[in-house]
Amino acid sequence: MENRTPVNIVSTNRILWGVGTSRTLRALWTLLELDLPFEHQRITSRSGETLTPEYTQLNPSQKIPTLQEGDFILAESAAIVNYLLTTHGAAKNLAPPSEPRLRARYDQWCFFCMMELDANTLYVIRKHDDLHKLYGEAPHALQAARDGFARQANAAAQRLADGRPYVLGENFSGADILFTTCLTGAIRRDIALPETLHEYLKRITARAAYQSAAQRNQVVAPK
Ligand SMILES: N[C@@H](CCC(=O)N[C@@H](CS)C(=O)NCC(=O)O)C(=O)O
Repeated sequence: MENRTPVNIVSTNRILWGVGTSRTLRALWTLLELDLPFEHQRITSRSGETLTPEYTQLNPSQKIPTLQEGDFILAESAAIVNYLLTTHGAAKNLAPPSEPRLRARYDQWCFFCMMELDANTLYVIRKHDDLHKLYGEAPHALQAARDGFARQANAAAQRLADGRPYVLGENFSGADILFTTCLTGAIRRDIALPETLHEYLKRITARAAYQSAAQRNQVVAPK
């Protein structure tokens, strides 16, 4: 990926809100890939901590993660990943591409992950499986979402079938962060993945920043 002049961020007063979900993992992992200093406010989902007036002021959606950088506040995990990589990724060759077609390919992967894998299938599974008491039993929707994820995972595997190490080719990027966190979510839900994707995951999850982020993203229940 090409080098670009980093945007000059004056404030280093950086806070990441949220822990314990695949969405918070994306933001944490990105911060660690970039070696950026930050304070971690380890609020969890469905604990009431996203519902306080203070947090609602930061994020009216009452969801995690949220990134605070001085007076700049950003929600949506994929937006946080891309913001951090755009502002601080150049030195590590991690800034999203600016050449229009490369950027379009990058966006294709990001939107694919967030829509086809995260919103359209994984979140439907979560709602009607673990959270069925809140969202209702919906066995048909649940099965369709599981099948849908598997179909889209096969499509992604075809795109990686040329043996490329990362989704964009030779360089690790934010799209790999989004893709990996969707695939690990699917494995937790016992969705079978093609071998190409297991090999891909082995490579990506061996990264030091991933390992450290996965550890820091764990929520330990009080004894
Ligand atoms: N599209 C959002 C989804 C964020 C989201 O749904 N977060 C959940 C946890 S995974 C949440 O905070 N739910 C509110 C709550 O549980 O209190 C993103 O990618 O950041």
